[in-house]
Amino acid sequence: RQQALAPGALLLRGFAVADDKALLDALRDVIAVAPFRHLVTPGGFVMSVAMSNCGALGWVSDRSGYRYDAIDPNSGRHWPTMPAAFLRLAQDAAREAGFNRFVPDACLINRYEPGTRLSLHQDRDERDFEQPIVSVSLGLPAVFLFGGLRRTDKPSRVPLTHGDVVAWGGPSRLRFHGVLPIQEGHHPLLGACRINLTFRQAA
Ligand code: MD5
Ligand code: FE
Repeated sequence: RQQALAPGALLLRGFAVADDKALLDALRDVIAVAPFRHLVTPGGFVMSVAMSNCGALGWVSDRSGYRYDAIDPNSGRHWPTMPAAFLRLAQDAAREAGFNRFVPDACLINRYEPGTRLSLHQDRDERDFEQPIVSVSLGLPAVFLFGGLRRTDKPSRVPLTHGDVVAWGGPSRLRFHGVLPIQEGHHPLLGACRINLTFRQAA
């Protein structure tokens, strides 16, 4: 089930379902080394999404700005290696979307609990916008806000459920996007939680 949301944005419904347990087992190992934390924005706000990373680079935010860094600021150590199951899934999905050379060096892991939202933004901290971002939704459903190239463009609402994978590339790579507050609920594997794995080629 492939659905083009817009040019360059391909939704692969349920693409990760068959691998969900393997992905969540690998996630547990990553989080044991680099626990979820609430980052502070450059403006001084605490993000409601809790984040961690794996791979050579991790996305971090603090009062000094946003950046990719090889070191987890909480531990002073490198981020955990990207699990093989993560990399394989991301590259398989990218290939379905026509991106045959996608080699993600960063996986940002977002944890949403009921009430958590992600306000409208663009992903612009990566070097090469020709490379897509691949995102994997696990656990509770979300309503994704899929906007345009201007902040003021009215976003459409895309429901994303457990196992859905989206490749955001081409002319959709720089669209504004966000996530509405997650509704209360219980997922059999994750409980009251949504996880989104976002695979990026940052460097
Ligand atoms: C999420 N995460 O559901 C989303 C999935 C983030 C973030 O937005 O920055 O961590 S990635 C969604 C995305 C990435 C790049 C482009 C577009 C969407 N887009 O054109 O809509 O936690
Ligand atoms: Fe984003």
